[in-house]
Parts: sequence; C-alpha cells; structure tokens
Amino acid sequence: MAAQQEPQQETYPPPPDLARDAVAQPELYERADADRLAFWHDQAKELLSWETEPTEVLDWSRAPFARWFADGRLNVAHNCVDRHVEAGHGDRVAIHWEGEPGDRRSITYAELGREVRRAANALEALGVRRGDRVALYLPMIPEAVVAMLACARIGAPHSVVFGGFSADALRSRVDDAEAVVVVTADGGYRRGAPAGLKANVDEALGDPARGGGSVRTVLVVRRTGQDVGWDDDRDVWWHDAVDGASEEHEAPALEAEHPLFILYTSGTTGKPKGILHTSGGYLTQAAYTHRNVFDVRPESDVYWCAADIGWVTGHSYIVYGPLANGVTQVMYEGTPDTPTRERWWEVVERYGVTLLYTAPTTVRTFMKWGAELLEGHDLSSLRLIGSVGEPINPEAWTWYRTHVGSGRTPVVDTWWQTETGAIMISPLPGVTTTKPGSAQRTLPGISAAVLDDAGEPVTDGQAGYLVLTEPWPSMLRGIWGDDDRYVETYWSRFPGRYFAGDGARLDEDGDVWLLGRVDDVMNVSGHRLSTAEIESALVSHHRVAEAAVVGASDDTTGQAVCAFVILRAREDAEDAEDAEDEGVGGEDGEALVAELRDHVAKEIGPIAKPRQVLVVAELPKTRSGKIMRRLLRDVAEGRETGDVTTLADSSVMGTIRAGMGGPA
Ligand code: 6R9
Repeated sequence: MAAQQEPQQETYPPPPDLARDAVAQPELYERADADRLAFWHDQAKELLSWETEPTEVLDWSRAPFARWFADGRLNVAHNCVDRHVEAGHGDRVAIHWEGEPGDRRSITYAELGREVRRAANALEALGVRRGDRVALYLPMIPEAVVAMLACARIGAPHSVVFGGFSADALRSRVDDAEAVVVVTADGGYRRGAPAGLKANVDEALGDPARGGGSVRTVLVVRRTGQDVGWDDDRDVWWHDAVDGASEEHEAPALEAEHPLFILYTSGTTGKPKGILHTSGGYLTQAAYTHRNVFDVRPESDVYWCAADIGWVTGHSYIVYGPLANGVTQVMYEGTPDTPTRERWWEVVERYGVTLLYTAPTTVRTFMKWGAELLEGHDLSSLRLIGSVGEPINPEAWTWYRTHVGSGRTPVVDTWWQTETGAIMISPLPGVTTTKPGSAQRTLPGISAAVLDDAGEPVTDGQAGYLVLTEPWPSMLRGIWGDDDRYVETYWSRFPGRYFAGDGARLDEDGDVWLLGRVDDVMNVSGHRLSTAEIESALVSHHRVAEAAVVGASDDTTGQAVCAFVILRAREDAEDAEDAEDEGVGGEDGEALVAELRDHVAKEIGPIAKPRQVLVVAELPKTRSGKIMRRLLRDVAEGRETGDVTTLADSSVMGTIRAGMGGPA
C-alpha cells in the first residue's frame, strides 16, 4: 500500500437546523470519553427494556472472549415489537413491504407482534428448543423478519443464508451450525421472474450421505405459487403451521449473552466463518448506532435500508436496530431495475422515505443509468442518506448527495463488518463536517487506530492497518465451533487489538479513510467473497488443474471477480490435441469459459460468478509457491506488471500476457 493524497475536496458542515436539533449532539463524544463503560451501561439501560437490568458492563477476563451486561436478562423480540405496542404505538406501521411484482402490505407493530408470537408457537410445536439452530433461506418478504424475530423470541439462534447462495453453500452452512429446521419459500421474485428456493433446499438436503442430516423440518412460505417438490415427512407449509397457531406467547427473559444469531462470512480460507452474535450487547449497539447515525425520529421518519436480510446490514439495520427503535420502514423485495430503472424513486415518493441506506455499488449503478431518471420524482422527503459495504469514492459520494440528497442532505458513510455487528466509524449527521469519501471518526464509545507492520501508530497520512483497540458491545463472540480460528484471525496479528483486515489512513484532521481489504477477501457490490472459496469452486471442475482469483477494480461493482485457470491435460489423444491449441479466443475456449463461470455460480451463487475467466499456461508464483495475486491484478486491471523479482520464474508474466494477446 502506498500513501495517497486526496485532492482538496469540498466539505459539508451539518445543516444548521440539524446541528441544533439532532438526536446526537457533541456531548455524546464527551460522555463516552469521560467513562466509556459507564457510557455503554447508560445506552443499554436507556435504549432497551430489560427483564433484569444489568449491573455488570464488560467482563474481559477471558479476552478476547467478551461478555457484556452478563447479569442482565432480556428478550430481543419483546424489545423489537411487544414493548412498542405496550407503549401505545401498536397502530404505527412497522413495515411497508413492497414485492417486486408490485404487491404491497403495510404491517403495524401490533400485527407484527401477533405474527411473531404465532411463528414462535409454531416453531416450538415443531420441537425447536432454546439453543437449537434454525436456518433461514428466504426472499425479502415480511416472513423473513417474522421468522428471525420468532427465533429470537424463543432463544433459537438463527442462521440466515442469503437467498442467492447455491444449494451447496446452503448445505455447508446448515451442516456447520447443525440446524434442526430450515425456513424457506417456494421462491422469490428477482428481475421480473420467480426464482426457486425450495428446489435448492431439496438439493441441499436430498442426499443424507452428502450432509444436511441435522434437519428435521423444512418450513415453506408460499410466495410465488410455483410448483415445488414435497417430502411429507419433512416439509410443512408455513401457513399450515403458523396461521392457526395461538397469538399468545410468553417471551422468556434470556441472558444477555444468549446466542442470537450466526451469520457466515467469507474469510481468507475456503471455509466460511460462522460469526456468532449474542443478545444484550448486540441489540444495545444496533439500536444506539441506528438512532444516532440516522438521527432517527420514530414518530415521523420513514426509513429504508435497501440491503438483503441475508447480509449483516439486513440483520442490524432492517431487523434489529430499526425495530428496537420502533421506526416505520420500507422493505422491498426485488432489484432496482424492475420493471423500470425508476423503481426506487417511485418507492421513495410513495412512502415519503426520509432516511435511505444503501451501498456504493448501487449509487454507481444509478450514476451509470443517469441522473435524468431521478428528475421526474419528488425526493424532497429525504433528509439523510447513508452508505455501507465498501469504500465510497468521492465522485459517487458527491453524486449521491447532489442527486439523491438534492444537494442538501447529510451523507453518512458507515464503516463496520459482520464481525463488529454494528456501525463503528461514521460521521454523526448533526455534528460532523463531512468529507466525500471518508468514514471519518469512530463513534462515541468506540476506539480504533491505524498501525504499521510493527504495530506502531502510523504518522504523516501513511497507509496502515485498521485495528479496534477496545472491546465493544456488539462485537462477535467468536466463530461458531472454532475458538482457535477466532483468536488466530482477529487477535494474533497485533496482540490485544482486533485486526479488521482493512487498510486505512488518517488525514491531518485525524479522519479515517478506508482503503479496502488487505487480505485475500474481495468486495464485489459490497459482498465479501473469498478468493480461496472461488478458487476451490473452480478446481472442483473436472477441466481445471489450478486456479487463481483476484478482485480487479470495476467501475460499478467496486471489485469484480477475475479468474486465471490452468487446464488439465485431457486423457484421450484426440482431446489432448485440441486442448493444446485451445486459446482464450477459440470457440471451445469460449464455451469452456462460459461453463466455468456457470460452475462457480452453481457452486457458490450468482454473486460469485467471475466477470472474466482467463485460461493461462502458468501462474506467477513466489519461490515458496505462493501465488502472486498482485501481479494478476495488474493483468486484470490492464496495467504494466509491477515488481516481478520475487517470482520463481520471471518469464511467467510474459507468457500470460502473450497468451491473452496483450502487451508482454
Ligand atoms: C457491513 C458490511 C465488511 C467489509 C469491511 C470493509 C468493507 C464496509 C465500508 C467498508 C469502506 C465503508 N466495508 N463498509 N469499506 N467503507 N463504509 O459490509 O459487512 O459484509 O462483513 O463486510 O466491507 O472492507 O471489512 P461485511
């Protein structure tokens, strides 16, 4: 990494009325700085309802395994729904849901409460007990929220698997968590057509020899009405199990450290990590960050987080944070271009959305489509817009503020991870003078540093490694079933500090600029993908001998998957001949490339499909046999090749370029 100097940018102070009235005022930093643990204790008590209020704050005696608010007891689902009804807000809309085909439902907090209690009873009737894991594989429909809250209510940790993942990816996650129930749907709508989900569940669980054996029941929501296979011994319709269930359900008071969910995320090896989050600390920070970063006014705001519940953003900022704060939100099932590229702006207009939270890749897509598409729509209800998932380049930031925020709304660029559970670095909209492209400051109560290789704080705006220097309430409690990997991945690079895996630098004001991942994790459209996972998918294809995957920069998706593969020699003589003259341009070559791209989509999911697959004769390796991805990235991004002196065979890069028809 090299230090880079941002050109002098315009900065944006908070609008004066917001500076005056914002939920978060400058003294929030002062309170947190004065006594960090007392500050978090206050947040936990002020923002949540406890059956037993905690007297303990942080137990760090078994570091890096943290316990927060450990003697407190609460029920997360009660905090997200029932208590708002008890406080007289039962008629407030919790979710304005819009399906991709245009069907709509508005669900009040009172109705949501009844649904969650019915679903909780249904799960218990299916034999789900406190501590059992439940896998959810669902489209963006209200039942997804209901199922998550029903699990939370009975203390059965959920493991949401993104609906775009393949049957194989689902099976490995179900197996790792040993889930007893899978909640799914017949399908969901995507780009104007029903996409099947139940069929993938059948494939994942169909052959007990391959896994999935822990699952007793598959609970199926009818969404698209498409035909589905059915196993009478295992499959149950959601409407049969839930609709007739009692709407009375006593929410048990669970320990603050009771597991709330597992969410799998890509790491540097091929095996996804099951990130474990627990109840009291997680909910405290989800609610605190949502309230202060988005300046939430539950009586008047209409909030829209356009993520999928399959990612952590959907967990913390569609389900737990917003519902704990009792806000009204919009939930949309489909893609932004269905039926037209104006869909989002129609949604903003229809519900009067005031707060919008999305990813830079979406902003760049809208940029590409052109600002004209927004011009016919009344976006004046928007008062604050947020970004998450990857670094937002200053051009996209400025476009977002100008065209979506009508040149007047604050933009909050929020840095965090599946592992952090909630936002860690972000402007506060009524306090911070924002700089396009910078996530700026740790939130009150959070501490971070940027370190060099030796673990010393970097100076002079140099690039370094982002670390978190103090434990925080919504931190991961570990990796499911793998304590050693937790310690090794996050706490061994800089002992005592949490290593985030991101590069960063601090500018002269001390503001943080994120520089992307420093490990073999790619960020494609804000989704984390591991190079190792895609490489192992590629080598599982019978024609591939070896594969190397890099993330190449892409104008729209941030990074794009770029794969280099070496083919196996074919067994029979005839084939061996055409394997030899099989260049990337040949007809057979093209068909094979298409096949390999589809193979990855099938093994992992369409989001992992490589943008490019290049067939090469050799891969650049160091003498110790490590693939030099840096050089492949140069090729993928069309640059001159950097330093090749550590290559075992320095002619390899020339061979690769020659094979591609590019400059050697
Ligand atoms: C919430 C989420 C985490 C990784 C993280 C970093 C990148 C997220 C960012 C950002 C720069 C931001 N990232 N937000 N980089 N600025 N505002 O995305 O979680 O899927 O676990 O990804 O995403 O690289 O390490 P997750």
